[in-house]
Amino acid sequence: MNSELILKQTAKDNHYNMPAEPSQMINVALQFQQLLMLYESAIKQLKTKFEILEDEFESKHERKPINNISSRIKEPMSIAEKLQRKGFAITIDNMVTKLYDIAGIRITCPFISDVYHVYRMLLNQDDVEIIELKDYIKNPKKSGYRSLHVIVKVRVSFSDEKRDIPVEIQIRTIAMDFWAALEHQIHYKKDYKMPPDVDEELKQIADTISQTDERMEKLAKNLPDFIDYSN
Ligand code: 0O2
Repeated sequence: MNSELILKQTAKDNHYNMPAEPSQMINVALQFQQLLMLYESAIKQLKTKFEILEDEFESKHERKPINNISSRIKEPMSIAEKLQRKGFAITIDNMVTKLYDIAGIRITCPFISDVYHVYRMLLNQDDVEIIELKDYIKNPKKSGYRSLHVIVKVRVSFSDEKRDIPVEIQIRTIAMDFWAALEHQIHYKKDYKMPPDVDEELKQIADTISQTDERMEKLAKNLPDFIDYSN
């Protein structure tokens, strides 16, 4: 089977709305590529903002509330799977209008209060609009997952237009990130049913990690030279 037939068969098997003609397919591929450029630009702009803030702390010799910044563009299969799961047809239009996490940035922070400080710094940015806030630290997920999720629209200037591009920013402590990274490998989105004790054990580990985060913060705040970004 040639690649065009394979694509069409895959689309049929998965109920995708694939264009029938090769010229249409090329058109969709080009649109997809252009969109990725937009999302990558939004990531670049936001990452630079956070890096500038980091440099500012460095220059003032202050403790940095940011430990690490990473980013990703959602995989095409993951985009298709999410659209399908949400009951939308797999089209470029739905990808743009229904999904806000195609571009993603993850920031890890030393302490829990730093997570909220980074969020407050985000609120101060003129070209960033907060669309949605999900606080999975105050309200952890059933799995035990903790993180602050902020959907923003960042205004990016191109040669002849300005575009507001959605980005999902996940902000969490190093400890929360440790749990999420390992849970992602052993459990998250596995297509078979886990024994119930695995779920329970992972949740208990998440709770232990959360208590450790709180103890670390309490300990640090009792030290006279600790720079506290709580307020
Ligand atoms: P990836 O690998 O990051 O691309 P959804 O839950 O997907 O229907 P929504 O509302 O966007 O829709 O979800 P949510 O829960 O607010 O955020 C989803 C993202 O949070 C996931 O992205 C993960 O990165 C992270 N996440 C949520 N729950 C868990 C969890 O239990 N364990 C781990 N390790 N991560 C979690 P994606 O797109 O699913 O995956």
